[in-house]
Amino acid sequence: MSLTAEFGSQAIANTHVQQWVEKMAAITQPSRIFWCDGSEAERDHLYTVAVEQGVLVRLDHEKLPGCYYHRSNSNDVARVEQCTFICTEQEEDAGPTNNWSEPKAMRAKLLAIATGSMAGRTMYVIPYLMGPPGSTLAKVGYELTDSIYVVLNMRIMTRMGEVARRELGDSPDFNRGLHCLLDVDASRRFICHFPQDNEIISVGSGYGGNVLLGKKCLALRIGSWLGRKEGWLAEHMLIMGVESPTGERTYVAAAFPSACGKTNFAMLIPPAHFAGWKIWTVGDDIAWMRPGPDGRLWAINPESGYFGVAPGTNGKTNPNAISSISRDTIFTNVALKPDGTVWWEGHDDPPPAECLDWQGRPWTPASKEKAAHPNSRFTAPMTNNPALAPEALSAEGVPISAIIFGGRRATTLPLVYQAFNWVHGVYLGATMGSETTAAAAGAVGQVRRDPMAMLPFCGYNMGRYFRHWLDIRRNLENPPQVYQVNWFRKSADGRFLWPGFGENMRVLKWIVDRCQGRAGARETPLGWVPRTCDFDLDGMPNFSAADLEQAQSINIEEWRRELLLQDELFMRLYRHLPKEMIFQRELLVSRL
Ligand code: SAT
Ligand code: MN
Repeated sequence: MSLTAEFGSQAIANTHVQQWVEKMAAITQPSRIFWCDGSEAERDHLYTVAVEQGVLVRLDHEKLPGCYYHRSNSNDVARVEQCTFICTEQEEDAGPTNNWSEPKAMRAKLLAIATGSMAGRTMYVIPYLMGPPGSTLAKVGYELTDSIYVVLNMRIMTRMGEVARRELGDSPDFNRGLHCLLDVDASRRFICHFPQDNEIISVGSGYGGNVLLGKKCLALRIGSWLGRKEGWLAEHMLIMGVESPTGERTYVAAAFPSACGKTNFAMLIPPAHFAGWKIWTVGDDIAWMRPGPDGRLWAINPESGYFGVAPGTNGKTNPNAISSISRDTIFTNVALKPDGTVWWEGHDDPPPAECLDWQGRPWTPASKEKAAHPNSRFTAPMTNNPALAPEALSAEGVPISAIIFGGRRATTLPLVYQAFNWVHGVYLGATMGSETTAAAAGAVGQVRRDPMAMLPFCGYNMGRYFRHWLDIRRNLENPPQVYQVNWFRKSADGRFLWPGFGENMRVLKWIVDRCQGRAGARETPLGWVPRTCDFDLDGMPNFSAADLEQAQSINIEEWRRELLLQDELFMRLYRHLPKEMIFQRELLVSRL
């Protein structure tokens, strides 16, 4: 027997895991069960198998060491919110912003779909840990999947293998996740969460957010449910450390909807003007936060990799991402060049004379369609990031001084303002709106309410979620300050008013200086805003104080419309909407 045949053949898990795996295998009927240990030898073996099966293409390892390429089915390139369900006994527990289904009926339907679906295939058993080992917030999950692509992505995005098995010990307390690829038929695609059983079943998709069950499914939908039960917050937020020239570090968490620049912001490199300032990345997508014994809010990044949007990523917009994806990275749905490297719109290299597009079709610069899908992604280990904060690996995490809420809004929302207090800050998060992006299937560019950037990810009733945010304050003697930002405001002639990217450091510096009690502000109906003298515009020859004023302007007509849009959400949530949100709305109306 060859050595490779032995990989994964040894069942090493506690009896609770083993019993559940046996039960699921009896349903899905795989020809083989592969127990992942997370070792490097196992990784090499799995890549070899994935290439043999045609699931992955090995890229040129001289130019891109350890990198591979994958195309998903063209009907399966983004999260599908209409196929995503929260299955609770009571519909009210899922709330009006989620698709709901009664758990028994849904489980029966899914298990019927799963029956025999792994026949002739391998079922991989993936133990994984969300969060640094030893963290009081860390959670163990097991994902069973017949997709080798999922295994190799989970290996990057989570702490996979032995470490998770050890962390679980003999406990029955782990998330049970089942993923069946099927024939990726969109009519049999369901991503279902059973929070009362800490269980996830995902069928019929092979795309990231639908199938890397540790990410949106466990870390956000189930996580938010657990957070409410256990007194912590699971949020769609990046976490960064901002180091000043004196070495002082201020930690900030920021919520932006999918594909609105969280990864770029988390890896920001300050412009030359900010000598001595440095940004450290703790996380780029998800924050788990709990009040610490010192009355501050402490955050960990439960993930260990980046599942970032490829198009637009280049040495100017995000040099740290470029370093992060230089090796050991999986590229999904980008374009494949004849020299065994990859390309996308907004790449540093000019468009290749010829390549294969994300659907495998010949592409040239004359082609009308894009070479890379707008939601094409890279999966890269966070340890590749030159700006990785050492605290990203520490069990206690980092204390958060500021929370930033940001949407993608062409109008109405100013560049930056600060909430008057925590309750007002929760109101800012709760009323966030943003234009839709390619990260979810459906129309792009329409403004929708996306409270705390959690609309697709909150695993329970959104009204109760706002209540939970308000209640957390009781355990926070020193709550973070709360800010709203909008990098995407446009002028009447459709030009972005703010240059964004590295220049966002200027906004961040004002925020950090406010946290440290050394920056001024002016009171407006919306909140505290920087006066021109509080805002560093040096070294921006093409930007003036007048531009800043325009980016910060408050248009009463636009705000009337905004309040009506907010009302739509509040009406939907009315039953469980905390009164404080209504009072905040009234206060805003009277200030305006
Ligand atoms: O859902 S994914 O994790 O694939 C990406 C996103 O929408 O944030
Ligand atoms: Mn995200």
